[in-house]
Amino acid sequence: MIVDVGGIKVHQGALDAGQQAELVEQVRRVVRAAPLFRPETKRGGKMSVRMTSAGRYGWISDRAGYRYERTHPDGPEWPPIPAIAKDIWRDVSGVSCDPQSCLINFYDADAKMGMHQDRDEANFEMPVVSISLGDDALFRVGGPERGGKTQSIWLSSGDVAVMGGEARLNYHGIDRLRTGSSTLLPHGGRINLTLRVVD
Ligand code: MD3
Ligand code: FE
Repeated sequence: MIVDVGGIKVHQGALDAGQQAELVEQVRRVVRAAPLFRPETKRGGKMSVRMTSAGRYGWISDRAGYRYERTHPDGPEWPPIPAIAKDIWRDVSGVSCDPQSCLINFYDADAKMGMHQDRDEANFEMPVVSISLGDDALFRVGGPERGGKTQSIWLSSGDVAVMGGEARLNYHGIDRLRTGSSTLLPHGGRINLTLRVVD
């Protein structure tokens, strides 16, 4: 079923249990080649979410600011985007080009992501596709202006969200997890993959 929240299309249950488990295996392969790190913010704080990337570009944040880079902070190029994630992009993105970046966010029980816009990409006509795995997360979406009214929806394991059109520049964030809601990840927590065209 597809639910519309503030212009974002959430395909609930897009991945069955077998596809979710297979995608977790593919994410593990990425994390072995490009270990998770906790990005620093400009103010010298640390994000609560741990991250890595796959594809031509990865998103990083450090004292110099945030941006896309061709390489992991440890040096190597990012590994290939998991095949299942690319298949999902082809099914739901509505565009003919391939994704250039797959950001992998790992949330433990206490992690959250503050309200922000995604505007580090060159072409906002290109949608962003998000895949949720593991524990449920309370996702909040507003409008294109900070501080406007917001709507919330729980994202569950196997849900796929598509942010295109007018929703592409909407503020959004993750308020909290519902710990213990999924048995997909042996130690709990949540993985989110976001697929993007960068340049
Ligand atoms: C709405 N990640 O990495 S994915 C991010 O669950 C990010 O890890 C969240 O926001 C997460 O930047 C939310 C859903 C999402 C992704 C991109 C969007 C929603 C969006 C871009 C525009 C509007
Ligand atoms: Fe975002």
